[in-house]
Amino acid sequence: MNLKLATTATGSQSTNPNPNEGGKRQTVDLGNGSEVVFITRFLSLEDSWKWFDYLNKEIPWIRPTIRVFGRSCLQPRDTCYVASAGLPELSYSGYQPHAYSWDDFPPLKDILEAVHKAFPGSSFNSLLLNRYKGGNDYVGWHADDEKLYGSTPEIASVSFGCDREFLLKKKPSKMSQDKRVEGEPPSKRSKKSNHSDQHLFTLKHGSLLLMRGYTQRDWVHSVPKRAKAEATRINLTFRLVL
Ligand SMILES: O=C(O)CCC(=O)C(=O)O
Ligand SMILES: [Mn+2]
Repeated sequence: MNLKLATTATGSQSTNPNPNEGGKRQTVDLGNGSEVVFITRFLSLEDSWKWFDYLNKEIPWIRPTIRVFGRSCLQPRDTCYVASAGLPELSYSGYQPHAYSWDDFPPLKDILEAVHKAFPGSSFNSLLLNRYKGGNDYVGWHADDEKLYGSTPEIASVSFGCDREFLLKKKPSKMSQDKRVEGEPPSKRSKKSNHSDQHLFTLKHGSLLLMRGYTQRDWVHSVPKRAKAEATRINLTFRLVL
């Protein structure tokens, strides 16, 4: 399997001058205009625990029924949705979450401000929150490619609590399916790019991972079940609804 561990990937690294984002920023070029930026220690441990406790207690978490491949099932994690007023409604897997206001949960505005500071060129106006109550909770392979995010969505993902693995896998490409060079062996074709087609990031307490460019068009991502991940994890994905 051609899997790259984020910690060993040869992305560019630089020291982040903002002490709240302590340490390293790693940029991973996924190829063809897709990119991930990863900051392991984005928030201090102290702030991260403060926010974890707040979110765990104060967010009105629900576990909705969704539709997957034509069947109703309980979403395998808790969720909540926050968005600026007047935006088109979000709908996924046959479920339309209620949009809470940023004013309902003021600490979320502080986290959003920290994300905007780290990525001054980016702008986010909505937030999907997820709570994984243990290793049986997960999110399956998907792309956040809903129309309301446009063609190149930027998604900033902040994690609190239990470490979980975040996997990225390239969608089967039209090129390899449709436009094979006649007579060329598959082994030769697959060596043409030195970009890996799978990546793994361990999303730790206080980390930030940003997906941008064509990542949602060309890649899928997941947080799989992990028997040993017993503790609760909370994840915030900031998005821009156009
Ligand atoms: O929990 C995570 O790290 C990812 C969540 C996610 O992919 C989503 O909410 O769309
Ligand atoms: Mn997602």
